[in-house]
Amino acid sequence: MTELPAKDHCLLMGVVNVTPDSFSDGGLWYGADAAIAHGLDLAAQGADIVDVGGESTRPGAQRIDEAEELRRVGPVVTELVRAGLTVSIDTMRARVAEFALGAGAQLVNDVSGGLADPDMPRLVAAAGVGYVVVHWRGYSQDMYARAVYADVVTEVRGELAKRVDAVVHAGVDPGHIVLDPGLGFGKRPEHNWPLLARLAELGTLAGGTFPVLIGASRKGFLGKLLAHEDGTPGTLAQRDQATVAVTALAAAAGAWCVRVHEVPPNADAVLVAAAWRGSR
Ligand code: PMM
Repeated sequence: MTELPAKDHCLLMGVVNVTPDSFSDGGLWYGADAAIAHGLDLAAQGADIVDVGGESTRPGAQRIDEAEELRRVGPVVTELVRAGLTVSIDTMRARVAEFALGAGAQLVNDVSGGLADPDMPRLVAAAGVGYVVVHWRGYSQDMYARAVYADVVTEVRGELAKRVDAVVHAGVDPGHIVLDPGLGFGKRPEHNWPLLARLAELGTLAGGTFPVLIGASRKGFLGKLLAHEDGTPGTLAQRDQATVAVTALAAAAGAWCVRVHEVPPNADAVLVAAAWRGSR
């Protein structure tokens, strides 16, 4: 049994995308050596967890096969664990998670919440590790077709509650579950804001209370918010600054963890939120 990482304030998960095409940092850390160096940097800057992923989930992305995903993430997970980091594996595939857990990863971050690969919940249950269950309605190629909600918070909570029931039924310890509203996954920009504004409600469902993880970093809805008058989306630098604002607000609202690309300013935001909460 591996307990969920815990601190007296919101945790920081640093993103290590070993992909040529992620929407926010595509290609930058593609080679194994560059990805390993980046993971070590993120940890040195204060990331509590490094999240290693080999498959891009940007809107419209095509899938890669399992062998390619393993080829990308395998050496990176192995080296970062060897260096003593707390590693999470960002994958929808049980076989990829199995490799990473065998190499010493401590958390499975499944953006499909166990829907993409029916073997995933059983694998996580047997390994006794933490499981980030993300709200998801289908693969990236056509995810906006499913982005239809009458009441996004109620529907996301209801669908997450069903996933919690399913993964607990498969044997996952409820104490190992982390919930994530999946910002941008099958959601248009206007759907993400109510989920953030009502973050405190997201962790209480299916008869339990669960830690909540938020992945807003650099996402398109931040670019849209900060768009110029001619409609050009906000720049990467602007999205990074907006991410820091989201981190402060999410941490103040009680998020367990934020998943970010840029650690130092978000680490500061977490400290601000901790002081704010501590003084209430
Ligand atoms: N977003 C992305 C990838 N993995 N995992 C979790 N738990 N939550 C998220 O919101 C999330 C994720 C996509 O973003 P990226 O391409 O910038 O990594």
